[in-house]
Amino acid sequence: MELKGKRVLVVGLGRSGLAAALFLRRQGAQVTVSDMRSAKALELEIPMLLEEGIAVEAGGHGLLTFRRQDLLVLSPGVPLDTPEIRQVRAFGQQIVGEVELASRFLKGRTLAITGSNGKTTTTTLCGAILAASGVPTVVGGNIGVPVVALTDASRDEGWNVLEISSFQLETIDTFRPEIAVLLNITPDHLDRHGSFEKYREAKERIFANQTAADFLVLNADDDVTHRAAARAQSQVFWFSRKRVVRQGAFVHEGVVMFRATESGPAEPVLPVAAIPLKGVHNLENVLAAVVATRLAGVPAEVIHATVSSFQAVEHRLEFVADVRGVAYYNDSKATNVDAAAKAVSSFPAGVHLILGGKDKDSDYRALLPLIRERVRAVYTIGAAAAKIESHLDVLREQAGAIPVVRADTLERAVALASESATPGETVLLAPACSSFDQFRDYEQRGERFKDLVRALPLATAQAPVETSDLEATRQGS
Ligand code: UMA
Repeated sequence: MELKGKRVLVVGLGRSGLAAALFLRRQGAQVTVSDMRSAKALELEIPMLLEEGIAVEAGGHGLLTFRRQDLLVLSPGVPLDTPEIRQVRAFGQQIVGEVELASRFLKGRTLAITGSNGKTTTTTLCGAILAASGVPTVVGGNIGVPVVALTDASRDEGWNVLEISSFQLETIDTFRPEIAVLLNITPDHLDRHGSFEKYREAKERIFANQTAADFLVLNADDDVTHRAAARAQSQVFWFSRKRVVRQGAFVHEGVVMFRATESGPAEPVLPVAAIPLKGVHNLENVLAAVVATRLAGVPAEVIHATVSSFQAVEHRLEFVADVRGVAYYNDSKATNVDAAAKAVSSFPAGVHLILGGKDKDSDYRALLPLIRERVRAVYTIGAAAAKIESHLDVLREQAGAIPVVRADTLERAVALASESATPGETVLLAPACSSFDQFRDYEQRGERFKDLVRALPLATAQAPVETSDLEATRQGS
């Protein structure tokens, strides 16, 4: 892709837009950035960009700004159905996303991971395993580091491990990972994609450009990803925590096994009991990482050693503190209903659950069975509070009602939960919503939660003895 002298408009000035604009400028393009936010809100970014010779349009997107360009680079958060983008498409101007742009300049091979949940943990784990094997490895994407910021550090002989979201996949064109992982597909971002089908289609774009030389890793236990195999041109490998698979990873007598060919023997990789991460969903993430990294050529011993010493990713079912016998967990990254369900199911009972934030056209009724089984009280926060309460209304009516308390803010939710939780119980932030109504992003929400918890009197960093479902899996499998 020749960029020198080209007029390029970067839409959105968040992490992706900023990195893309600076990258494009270094490639010799004439760059303009357009953002809906006001010049005041962008007061830190604007002087830096002007100094680099990048023009900035703040406070909205002008139709004319969009017309006078050779190329548009969209940030992931920019929807494709705005009047400006529709107009540009009608004129046939080239539009790519930040990931597509970056992929044209990345050196080495790419392992790309998507799914509704588990992306960040699996990406981090794959990055750690590949790095431990001694190959040059860069890690980025939706996990927080824009892919375009990895281009300089990527190496011909190395691997690029990328967490890729459905938003980013909407604007790819030629992006072709040598290994693609599709962890699971459950409803998320329906406000942006319009329907579950459209969301699924976006997710499946991760393997759309793959050929028979590439690998696709799919979850055999997830009906939706299972059906995706029929549309793949690449070699399909499976992972399952429930049954033996022909090619891929599975659990047999408490040991994670990997089978490289349908007719070949399965090799042991590591005992399930050596996995330090909480929750059965993390067993799935490990199985996916085993397949992906074995396919990338990493020996089983390296995978075993890396997984055994792997710690939970920040904001992902992260233990925060013990306060007078009550354990506090931060799962701010649980930004959809399925992720929140997985978080709750990681605890046996006695959960004080903080739910809410910005709604994504989600159905919170899916949480009812788990709430009935394991939750002591629900605290609602943010813009989605009223909708969540209406979906959980039946809880008030049943015998032994589970209280659903309006807290509005995270501060109040932590205060209320800490007043009612008793020793042995758990306070869990697993909001099932995105954070953008009250916070910059899920990381800021998680940090705030941790600050609030650590400020509670008698907080200690000593983790409680765990009785997770993973324990049950260890014993049962
Ligand atoms: N903006 C516009 N016009 C629009 C929409 C947005 O100008 O029509 C502007 C906003 O005013 C803001 C900027 O765009 O200034 C934000 O851009 P962005 O939303 O693309 O956010 P980035 O900071 O670039 O972060 C993005 C991802 N965010 C989203 O997809 C919403 C980050 O994922 C990702 O870490 C980062 O790129 C680096 O790749 C976050 C996320 O919430 C974690 N992802 C979703 C998820 O995981 O569920 C998909």
